[in-house]
Amino acid sequence: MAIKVHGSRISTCVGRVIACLEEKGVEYEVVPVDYVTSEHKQQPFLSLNPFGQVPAFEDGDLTLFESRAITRYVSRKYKDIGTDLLRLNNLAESAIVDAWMEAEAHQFNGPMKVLIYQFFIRPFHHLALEEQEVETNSEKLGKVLEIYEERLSKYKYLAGDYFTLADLHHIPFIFYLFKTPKAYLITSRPHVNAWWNDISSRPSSIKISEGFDKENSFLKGNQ
Ligand code: GS8
Repeated sequence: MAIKVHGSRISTCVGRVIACLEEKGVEYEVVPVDYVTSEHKQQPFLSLNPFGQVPAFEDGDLTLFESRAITRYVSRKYKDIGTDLLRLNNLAESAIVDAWMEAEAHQFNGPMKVLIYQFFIRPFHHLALEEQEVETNSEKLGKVLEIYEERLSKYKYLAGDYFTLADLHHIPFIFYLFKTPKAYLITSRPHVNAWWNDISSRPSSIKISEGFDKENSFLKGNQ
């Protein structure tokens, strides 16, 4: 039975899971969730993700939620096929992948999430941009990206000279950031920008970016 990813392809968290499955070359099916009827806030969806959010994931009898837990599971299960995303054969290398995955989740994700909310979700609900929130979180994100700039001046990718889940986890949000006036946070930093050009041109990234652009009412609201 093929793996099932429940959620919309326009969702960044769903994109994270799809990019990982594409890197592994594993077959999967995307099961659309109807946001209009709040399908994700009701049963049977809640039995897949009790928090009523996408993605939810099924692999046979296993059900999972939380995009980063799903990508780790997929990377471990298919350790020996496709891109080596966790460097599990080397304890030190895998620990460094973990550290940069944590940095994404605990340093990068916070301010990034606020910017996405401000530039896409608020306009979609006809709410005005909160300038102060945008400025505070752009500054926070800039500080995180300064650390990335230093790291990427020494290594091609965040965990070393190889592409891993630590890089992949950033991809969906940066695609959205590029559709805002804050793209310069990436483009003004030469090493971060070169890293982005590299990781965003991978076939797995191109695949998810097509999903973000198709039938995306959040983007329409913002253009
Ligand atoms: C976040 C899930 C989430 O925010 C993860 O899976 O990584 N930490 C979790 N999902 C959003 C869509 S992300 O584009 C979602 O489901 N939003 C709708 C809602 O909360 O009702």
